[in-house]
Amino acid sequence: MDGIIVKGIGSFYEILSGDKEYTCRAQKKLRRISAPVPGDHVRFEPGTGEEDGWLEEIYERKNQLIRPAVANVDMLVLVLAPVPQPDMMLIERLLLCAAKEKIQPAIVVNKNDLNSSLPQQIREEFSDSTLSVFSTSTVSGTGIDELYMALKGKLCCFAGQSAVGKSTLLNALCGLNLETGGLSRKTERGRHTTRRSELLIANGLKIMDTPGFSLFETISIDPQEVPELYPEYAGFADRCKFQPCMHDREPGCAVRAAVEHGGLNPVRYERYRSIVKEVRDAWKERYH
Ligand SMILES: Nc1nc2c(ncn2[C@@H]2O[C@H](COP(=O)(O)OP(=O)(O)OP(=O)(O)O)[C@@H](O)[C@H]2O)c(=O)[nH]1
Ligand SMILES: [Mg+2]
Ligand SMILES: [Zn+2]
Repeated sequence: MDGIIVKGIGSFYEILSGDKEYTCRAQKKLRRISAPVPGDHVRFEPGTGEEDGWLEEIYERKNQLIRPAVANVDMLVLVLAPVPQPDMMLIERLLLCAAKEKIQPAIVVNKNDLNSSLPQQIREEFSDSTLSVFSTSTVSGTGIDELYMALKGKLCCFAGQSAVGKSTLLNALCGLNLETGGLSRKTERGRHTTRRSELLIANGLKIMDTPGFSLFETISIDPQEVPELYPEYAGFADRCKFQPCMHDREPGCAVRAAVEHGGLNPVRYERYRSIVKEVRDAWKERYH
């Protein structure tokens, strides 16, 4: 039978096929080649009992992310909030991964009941890109309908720091009752309530809830690829003096000129340069 992986628990996998869920084990061999992840389309042999089926094959993935570990995503929804304090470099790294895997990204600024100016600030930072920025509150309910319409029909994956409200949003959007958690009072950080990634299909939506994280290994890609993954800078690249140009410190860089003369957002550009530096450092270290 064919199905889609909903979640993995140890060496067991929950697979949705039609409207029935099956629990299967995956052979070591299969897990060694590539661990099955939520979103994987698979072939499996259902067992006779509850949990004695076997996962036989993972079909080719159209894309995949390492963190969160998911596959076949149509839209990566990056959730942030005024609390915990947004880690915008984490957002940039996730955007780079999405671009590399050709996954459409979006940003949700949640908890707008706590700070009504953050959504506008984020929109300005990303005004050079085509990225959609949504503003929501699960407390007041604002923006939930608009977000619902944008997610409908796509396999979406929610990602972001712990306690920004990913699971609470999913509950509001899908009418679910997932466990949610607060902030630790001492550290102002999330409590890591969601422990494993899971695909939820409800209320006409298909969304993966994922555990919040803060650490993020730098992406191992050739630094030369980075400018191409920022389509908002591509329109300027022809006019750069050096070809190809990393838009970093090169003299006569048209991107930097546009930042200096107000055409491109300087906050985003500084983060772009930090990303370039990170990727370059990681690339140099890759054989160590
Ligand atoms: N004020 C306010 N609080 C919210 C909002 N949405 C969620 N919260 C609260 O934020 C806390 C964290 O919510 P969760 O949904 O557990 O956050 P999460 O992103 O799933 O966190 P992890 O599972 O740890 O990654 C909870 O106490 C929620 O009640 C909102 O729009 N406004
Ligand atoms: Mg959660
Ligand atoms: Zn340049």
